[in-house]
Amino acid sequence: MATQGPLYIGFDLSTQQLKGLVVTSDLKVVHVAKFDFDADSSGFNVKKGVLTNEAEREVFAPVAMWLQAMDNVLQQLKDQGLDFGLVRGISGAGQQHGSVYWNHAAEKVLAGLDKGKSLEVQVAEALSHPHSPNWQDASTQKQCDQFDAYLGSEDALAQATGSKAHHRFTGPQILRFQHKYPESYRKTSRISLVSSFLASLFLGKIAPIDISDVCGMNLWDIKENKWNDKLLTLTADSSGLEDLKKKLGDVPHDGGKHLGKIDRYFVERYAFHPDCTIVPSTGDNPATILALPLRPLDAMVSLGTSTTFLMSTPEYKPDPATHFFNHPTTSGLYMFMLCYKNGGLAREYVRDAIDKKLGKSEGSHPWSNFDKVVLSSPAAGQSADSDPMKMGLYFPRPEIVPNLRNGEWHFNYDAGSKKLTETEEGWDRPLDDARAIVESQMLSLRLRSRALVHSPSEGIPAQPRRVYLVGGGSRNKAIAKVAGEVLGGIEGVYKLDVGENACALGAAYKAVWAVERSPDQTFEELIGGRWKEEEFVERIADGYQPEAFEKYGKALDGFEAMELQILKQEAENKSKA
Ligand code: XUL
Repeated sequence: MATQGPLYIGFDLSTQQLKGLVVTSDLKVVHVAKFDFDADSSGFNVKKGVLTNEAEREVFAPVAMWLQAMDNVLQQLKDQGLDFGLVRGISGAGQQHGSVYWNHAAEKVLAGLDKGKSLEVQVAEALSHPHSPNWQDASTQKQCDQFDAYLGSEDALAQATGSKAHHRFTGPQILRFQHKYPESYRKTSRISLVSSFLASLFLGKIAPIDISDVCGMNLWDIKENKWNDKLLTLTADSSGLEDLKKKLGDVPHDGGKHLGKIDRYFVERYAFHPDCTIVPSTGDNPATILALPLRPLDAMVSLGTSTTFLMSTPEYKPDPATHFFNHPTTSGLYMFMLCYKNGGLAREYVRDAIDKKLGKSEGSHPWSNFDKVVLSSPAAGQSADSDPMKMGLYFPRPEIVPNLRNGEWHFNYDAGSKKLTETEEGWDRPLDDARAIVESQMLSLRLRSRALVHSPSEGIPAQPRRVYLVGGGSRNKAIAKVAGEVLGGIEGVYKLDVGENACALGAAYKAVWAVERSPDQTFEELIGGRWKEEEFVERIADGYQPEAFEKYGKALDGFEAMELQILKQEAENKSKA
């Protein structure tokens, strides 16, 4: 049956694929098309969507490959029978921090696209550099040191921009780019983020950078809501502040702004309606919090290979270990983010060690032993209250939260005397590691988000309202149970079941909101009124349980002390070496 309009498209230009997802006004998904960079692209030779130069720890992606992907995804949607004439709005989600460098012919190329030719053939001509530095790039240590020092300290940089300097952030990346490729930089007229690159294609001119995604650059002063001239001056170096300001452009404060109508090229080639509105695309993490009407004090925990914690909050309390972004749709709100390198992989190591010890029963679920052990182990490894708590850190990869080398550490902690001892005494390894690793990951989240949560009612301790789990680990009920015990969540722990579509859905909902909102209607109001919770979320575990919450509150002191002690030890070892 043909779909009646209006329709909205959300694109997700992520590391490994481009996806286009089409929804109706009442948020029903009617089309999805995907292009996997490794499997479907031709001529780029990428692995997991990127190219690498290991000698310099560079990771980057060919921009022309994204154009090839967009040609293909639009064609797939056409082949599926999408009536482009019904599409009233387009938005997108882009992998964060990556930058695209346009040459001086860019505006002319974008405005003059020939409907008979692909984007790949035409738009690649508008670039001053063929590659986009990727968020996995780690080539900018020197530039990060400059950024962290420039305003006086990491802390001062975090206060101004929401984050301390990170390799992947766009400011340090641009600074390195202009030294490594001075000729390309000279030929650059504009710099886009991946998200604003996406919007530029449909707009037929360079789109402004998005108000939330701009916070992933170390260049935007969040409190002042404008570019930080000092940091721009550092980044611009000899080419000067004004030149860089022109390259970056103005940033509209309204995430739902109508940037303009769709470019003629898409009307002529795909029969889009000429009135289709282009809405700012945002970053993939900001788009993820738009995949549901997330309220302040609701937390989202993405349990993938790595762990990401996202929360919408009215409070701006930056810290070098965390990230703050402007909320993508709602001014006065912020998105708080924790981005860990370790998560699922670390749990898998423990799971495999347990399987080795217990033996794997034929055909059993891969996590069945691990789950059984988690559920039968006492909280904090304490069989009796007089026993010390067992806690550890499990980092098969170098971690950023906290900034620590890879390794594994085990401690006993006596909550009464606050005595912390690095030891495996009393540990039955690897069995005791199962509960300890999940607790460790959740304690780290509780520690770093505790300044942002509030008491839901008198006599109840501060905690999130709901905890939503997403990603692979959200299917694991033992993890959900421990998440509720450690983090609380007065309304419980929920699984958000949107497959791999969270970012694309969030982008599509953003387009719906931007086009259909009444004056001053917030995203949460509009989407909240149309979103059918029962279709997407399931309550999978209890949240707040007073006794457990209190016990983990005591464990939190030990956990914090343990991290500090390890960091101190490591610093001492380094200075001795
Ligand atoms: C966030 C980050 C990643 C990318 C990946 O800071 O670097 O989550 O956005 O898509």
